[in-house]
Amino acid sequence: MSVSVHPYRRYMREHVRRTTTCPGCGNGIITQAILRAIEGLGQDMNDFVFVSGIGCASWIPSPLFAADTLHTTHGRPIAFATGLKLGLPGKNVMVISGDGDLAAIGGNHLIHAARRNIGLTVILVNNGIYGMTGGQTAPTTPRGVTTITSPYGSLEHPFDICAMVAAAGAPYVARWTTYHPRQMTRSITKALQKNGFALVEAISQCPVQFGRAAKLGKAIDMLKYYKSKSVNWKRARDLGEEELRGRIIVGEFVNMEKPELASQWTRLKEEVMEG
Ligand SMILES: Cc1ncc(C[n+]2csc(CCOP(=O)(O)OP(=O)(O)O)c2C)c(N)n1
Ligand code: SF4
Ligand SMILES: [Mg+2]
Repeated sequence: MSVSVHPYRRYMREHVRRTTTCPGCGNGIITQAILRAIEGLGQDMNDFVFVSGIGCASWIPSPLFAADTLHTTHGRPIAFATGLKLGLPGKNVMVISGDGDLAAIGGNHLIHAARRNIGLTVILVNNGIYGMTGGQTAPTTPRGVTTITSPYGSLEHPFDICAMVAAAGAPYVARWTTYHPRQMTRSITKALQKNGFALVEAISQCPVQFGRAAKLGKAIDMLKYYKSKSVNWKRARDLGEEELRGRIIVGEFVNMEKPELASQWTRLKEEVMEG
């Protein structure tokens, strides 16, 4: 009897037999988009270091990926990744973590890494909630959504992460949902090729916490919701405030060139050492 093996099993560590992810979670779609991009570019996992913080999204690379992985403290993956990139500028350093990890406790690291334009590829998994810790309000939770820490509906205004990172100066910024795996793969491919700070925000279904809190139903209902609510920013430009209410603006927002920090740092170090 032949046993079919998933084509991406070879990207996984031999001894890891299962994932911590709940059935229906968007993390599986994002994992495939990341691995498709790496495979498409013919890149070697040995040339990567994957850095994550704490949260469900942080389990995407660690301990699964057969590569160097660094599972750091909550909110700090970009700080660790910054040190790594400056010490090992030849490595592809990819940060994969959640909206709470990267935009709440780690928000300062995010904007300053974008400002410095250090060559990191950041996949920010935005499920609109603190998933792993039981469903608390995050800085991405839409207004009015009921969570265990906002039982009468969140009164806060959520971050537009892409706008924030673009304003901080990042040369590559894109957002897709898990309903758009092909577009997400293309953006991750471009992000990996960018010599600079590149962020792909992946809006992702968490049926267990967010789906329940926002009464969006099961994973499939959430994917249908993403399908019906998403609009590319090029089309959104022509829509009025009322038509845009509740919509998810997707697309590639920034793609430009500017000097990258780690390569400049390396050159400067060599010049100073040579005297
Ligand atoms: C310093 C510190 N504060 C708080 C926590 C508890 N904590 C762990 S993960 C997490 C939030 C996770 O949310 P997110 O980053 O959005 O990831 P998700 O689980 O939704 O993928 C929190 C608050 C912690 N581990 N360390
Ligand atoms: S709690 Fe939500 S984000 Fe975490 S693994 Fe389960 S479905 Fe995914
Ligand atoms: Mg989250």
